[in-house]
Amino acid sequence: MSLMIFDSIIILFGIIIIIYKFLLYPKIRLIQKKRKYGDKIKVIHHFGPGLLVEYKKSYIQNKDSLSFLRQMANQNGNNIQAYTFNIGTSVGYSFVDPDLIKLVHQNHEAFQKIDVSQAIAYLFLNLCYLQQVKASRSRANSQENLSTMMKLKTIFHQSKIFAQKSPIGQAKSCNEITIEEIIDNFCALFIAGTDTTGNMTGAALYFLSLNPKIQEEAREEVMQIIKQKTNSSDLKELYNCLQFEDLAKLDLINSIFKESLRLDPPASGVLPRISKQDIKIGQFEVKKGDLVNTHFIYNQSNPKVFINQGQINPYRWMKGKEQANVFNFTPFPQGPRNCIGQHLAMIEGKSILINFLLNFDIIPIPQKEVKYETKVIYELQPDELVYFRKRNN
Ligand code: HEM
Ligand SMILES: *[C@@H]1O[C@H](CO)[C@@H](O)[C@H](O)[C@H]1NC(C)=O
Ligand SMILES: *[C@@H]1O[C@H](CO)[C@@H](O)[C@H](O)[C@H]1NC(C)=O
Ligand SMILES: *[C@@H]1O[C@H](CO)[C@@H](O)[C@H](O)[C@H]1NC(C)=O
Ligand SMILES: CC(=O)N[C@H]1CO[C@H](CO)[C@@H](O)[C@@H]1O
Repeated sequence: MSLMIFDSIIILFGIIIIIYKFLLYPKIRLIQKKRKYGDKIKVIHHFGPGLLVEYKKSYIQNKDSLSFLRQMANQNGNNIQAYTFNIGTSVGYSFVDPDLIKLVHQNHEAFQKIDVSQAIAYLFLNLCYLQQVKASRSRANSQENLSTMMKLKTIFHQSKIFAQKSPIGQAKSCNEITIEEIIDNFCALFIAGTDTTGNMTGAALYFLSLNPKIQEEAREEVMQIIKQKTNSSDLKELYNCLQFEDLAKLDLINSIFKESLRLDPPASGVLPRISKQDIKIGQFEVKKGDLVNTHFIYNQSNPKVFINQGQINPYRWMKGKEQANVFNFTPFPQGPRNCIGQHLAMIEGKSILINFLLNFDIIPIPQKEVKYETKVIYELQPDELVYFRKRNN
């Protein structure tokens, strides 16, 4: 009998602890922060998945997972520097003020990037795997195909894509590189470089389809350079006469990508970090174990920073017109852990776009409902947003 009471007490305690940990603790901490920092901070709290609920709500209500952030930036007279959120039982900050973003990125040693390789491998490989299984039903050497996929899966799961780089002291020797490191680096470059660049270019094509005048000027900008090199009218030859150095002369096309990255950055912030120590970012006290992010998309849609922020206007970037503070536009972040592929991304994007401009008119699809969704990448939905009509120069 007394044993049953004892059991019940333990169960009761368990329930209380769960209620405290999951329901009360995050809420209490977020309320404390609001008290402390007042108007400088915005609280986003939901039980359970927390911030992810806000993304979903924004997506359903405004067809944009990040409309809550854009709205924060557009509210008149605000001076929000960060928002604070929970994800399950964890709480964290996302900094939106460029000066604070700078502090986070410069103090990168204080934070541990979360290891997203498992999530990416899961998303990425399950897709391949399913297609492979489907295809294998009608094929003879399906067994071989499957084992190739399984091997790939193992490699992905073992590699530490995006994980903290090992300290220099631990390197075995300067001129030694292992197969694992080569595979790791391949995976990192492949995954970090493919859908990001694809989505940037896709968004630029979409924005150009809506702005035929800018599109024509961009085409003209390329033709000006080509005309100095050839009199040919063969489209392939026109494209092939362009050289690497020519890409740097394309001010408008460069600006189109910048504007597209401003309005629809494939990465709206960095990957969430976990704080390795207590640290102050501006006046905000970050506790060891807190999540930390920098959502630079905030000032990219801030009307005080970019006039008519909602409109695509590549001309605002032209002739080296840069914003006074480079931290107002950081689609490839700043600091020691910024994007190592940013120049390659622009080279690829420009090469693809030029090829499309020469060969096709880019036309919008009427009545297409366009949405902005945060998955792994912040992307335009659906995938097919424009028509291509063959040009015959
Ligand atoms: C438009 C295209 C791209 C965008 C918007 C983009 C954006 C970003 C962002 C936001 C980060 C920081 C992530 C973080 O700190 O959590 C990053 C890091 C990185 N990017 Fe890119 N990226 C692009 C293209 C590429 C390409 C083409 C490559 C390689 C071929 C690449 C390789 C990397 C790598 C290796 C890192 C990690 C650097 C480090 O942690 O030190 N990216 N990128
Ligand atoms: C970025 O936005 C914040 C909030 O509106 C503003 O206070 C700040 O001045 C902006 N940053 C810059 C460098 O203009
Ligand atoms: C954008 O990225 C997603 C993956 O997050 C991919 O499925 C989609 O095809 C990409 N879109 C473009 C236009 O590259
Ligand atoms: C194009 O044709 C014009 C006139 O025939 C000629 O003067 C010019 O050199 C040609 N340009 C090139 C790049 O071949
Ligand atoms: C990844 C892989 O091994 N794919 C193979 C699957 O099977 C077909 C033939 O049935 C091959 O052509 C593929 O190379």
